[in-house]
Amino acid sequence: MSDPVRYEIKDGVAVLTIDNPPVNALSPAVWDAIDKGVQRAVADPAADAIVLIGSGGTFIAGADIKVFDVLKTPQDSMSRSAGTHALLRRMEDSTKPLVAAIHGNALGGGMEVAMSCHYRVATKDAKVGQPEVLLGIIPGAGGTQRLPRLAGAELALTMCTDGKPVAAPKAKAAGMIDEIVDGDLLSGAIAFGKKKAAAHETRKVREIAISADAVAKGLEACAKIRASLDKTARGLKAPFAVVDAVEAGLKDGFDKGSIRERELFSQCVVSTESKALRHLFFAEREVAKVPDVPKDTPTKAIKRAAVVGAGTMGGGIAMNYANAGIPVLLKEVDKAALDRGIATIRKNYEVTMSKGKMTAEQVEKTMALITPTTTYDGFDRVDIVTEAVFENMDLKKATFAELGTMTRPDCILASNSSTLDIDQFAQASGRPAQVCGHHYFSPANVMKLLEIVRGKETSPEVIATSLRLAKTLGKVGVVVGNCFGFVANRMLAYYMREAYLLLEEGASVQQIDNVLTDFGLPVGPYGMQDIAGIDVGARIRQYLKSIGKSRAEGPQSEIPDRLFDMGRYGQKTGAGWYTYDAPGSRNRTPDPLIEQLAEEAAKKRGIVRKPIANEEIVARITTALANEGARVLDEGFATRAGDIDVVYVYGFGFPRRTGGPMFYADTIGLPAVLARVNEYRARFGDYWQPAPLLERLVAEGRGFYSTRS
Ligand code: 3H9
Repeated sequence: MSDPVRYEIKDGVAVLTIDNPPVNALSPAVWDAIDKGVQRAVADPAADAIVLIGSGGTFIAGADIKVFDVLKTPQDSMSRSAGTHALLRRMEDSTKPLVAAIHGNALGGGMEVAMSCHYRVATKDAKVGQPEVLLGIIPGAGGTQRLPRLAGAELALTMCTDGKPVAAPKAKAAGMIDEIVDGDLLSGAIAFGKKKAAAHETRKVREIAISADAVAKGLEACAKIRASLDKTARGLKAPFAVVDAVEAGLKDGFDKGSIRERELFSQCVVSTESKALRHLFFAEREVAKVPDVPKDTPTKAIKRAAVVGAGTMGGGIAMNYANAGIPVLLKEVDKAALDRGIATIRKNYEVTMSKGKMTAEQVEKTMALITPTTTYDGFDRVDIVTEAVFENMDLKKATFAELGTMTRPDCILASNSSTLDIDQFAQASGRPAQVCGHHYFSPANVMKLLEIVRGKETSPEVIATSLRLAKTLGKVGVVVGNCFGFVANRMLAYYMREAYLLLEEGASVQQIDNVLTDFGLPVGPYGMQDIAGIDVGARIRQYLKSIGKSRAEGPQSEIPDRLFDMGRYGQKTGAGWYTYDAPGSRNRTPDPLIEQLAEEAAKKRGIVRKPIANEEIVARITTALANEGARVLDEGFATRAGDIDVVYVYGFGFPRRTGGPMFYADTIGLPAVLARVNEYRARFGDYWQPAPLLERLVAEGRGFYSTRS
């Protein structure tokens, strides 16, 4: 293997170029090569100063995240990090000016290496940051100690707890960067190094003194940020550990603060929270890799789009295109429905504007990209149409038949169906290779998931284009197979089945919702249904009944259909599982009617309602998800368990710190999950059946992620 850090002398300066594609991550070999390179330069009479720069598109994106998997105990990490801290001190002790030349990103360990240099110069578009918290860890190579000395405790705390990178100009104003280089970065860095060498200047960040006043302000900032994390980071460890480490440095100085940082880092890096978040980091990148759609599959440029149906979903989808700068036709059957749809879109943008996230001019510019229409005029010029009409097979088939004649043969026809058979639409269109599902999640302009549903004949080009389009629209695209409900809603049917049955058995709507929001979901099953509309599920059930099917194995609760019959569709009608102040309001109160309906349903099924423990609610729901997820995987409707986790994290806000439903099942241990399924089968009946894959994995002593653990 070639040396990951090249050494050369340029104009009397030693230039160390890190070359570890794709992002110059700090593998053990890179750490070692940087160390050796600096020491060589210090001893090299031909060098007056030293520049550390990255090759390719970036400086250093951080420590190599995969390497953390080898750390099994905090002690493993403590001994390793002692070496890293010593290495960075050696760099900082260089007797020649050491300059970091930053382009692209200096993130995590990359920023910590840069802060262990005496100076930092950067291109204008470079970014610096400490995103470790997003991986469930804290900066572990001095970041919690050096950053407060450079940028002040308050900004350091913000950067280390929200993980967001800071652009170079702001970083310079805050003292993290010494100079912005306009022209060639390397030449600028060399000139900077020579200037410092001529003036015999070096500056060790660890020796920057913090005044008593700044310490007091920093400690105040620690208390303040802890109080806000109590609300925003409930259930997480790493953000609080960051504050502890910064606080230790402020109170006890750099050396003791560094030891505390190492201790806290070492506890975090072996935590389930960190393992789960690291798993998601890679799973999110893996979803873009579809085994039989090679990287070089040609894609189609999407310059113009159309959406059929201006209801809640259609409107949200049109907003996605407009937000990405893509002109979009929005079609409805009549003017009144179209006007309503456009008014909702405008209202959404105005809310965004009122929060200061858009200017009035941006709102008008974006609205101008959406052209309302009641005809197919202009559909012959679009590159993609997304169908978002009612979830009704006949209506959708008729729409696809029309689209097949109204659009160009190369136009992609995507359906936003949340459950129905894409292949039937494909046949109706007359050109099945161009048809796929684009299942957005409500609200479509907010939720980041896009399920890309692959039909029998969908071409690889359509899949590759959809994945690229997802990125353009700011979504995470996951390719799934064409089964009823695809991945997200097929599994959700089991989640909802358990939620309904738990209610009939004695839990209340509020208890179930609260337990699941405490678990980390943004909204519980009942609150979610009230937002999505009880009528949506009821119509799907009616369709399924007409073809002799049901959404999930097992007893079907009558309560949701009774609410539908009463016209209680949720927030939009002012009543559903809860009652609301007014139609459209989010202010909800529990409704005794639901208890009454639950009593009646329980009686019919011969159940005596009794209190249900919170743990049982979480166990039943997560077990139902993992068991059905195992079936989805086994039947090939999801490519990897990680794809299912990404679907649940981005589609439903399943808590990231659990890694998603499949990773969570692995955390519990698949033998325990299987034991639960068998226990429920004994208690409730044969509709609880272990998924064959679950049984196989347990028999083989493996988990869903056995190759990684
Ligand atoms: C840390 O530094 C701890 C320290 O305190 C030190 C403690 C001792 N490691 O995202 P992309 C891969 S923790 C390994 O698609 P982009 C990535 O998997 C780290 N691999 O590109 C992908 O591989 P593939 C703190 C990494 O242009 C490829 O590179 N740092 C790492 O959209 C391209 O990535 C972070 O958390 C890594 N650190 O975005 C930053 N980074 O092609 C993590 C990337 O096989 N990285 N890969 O799928 C990022 O945020 C983005 O990758 C970045 C580029 C913004 C840099």
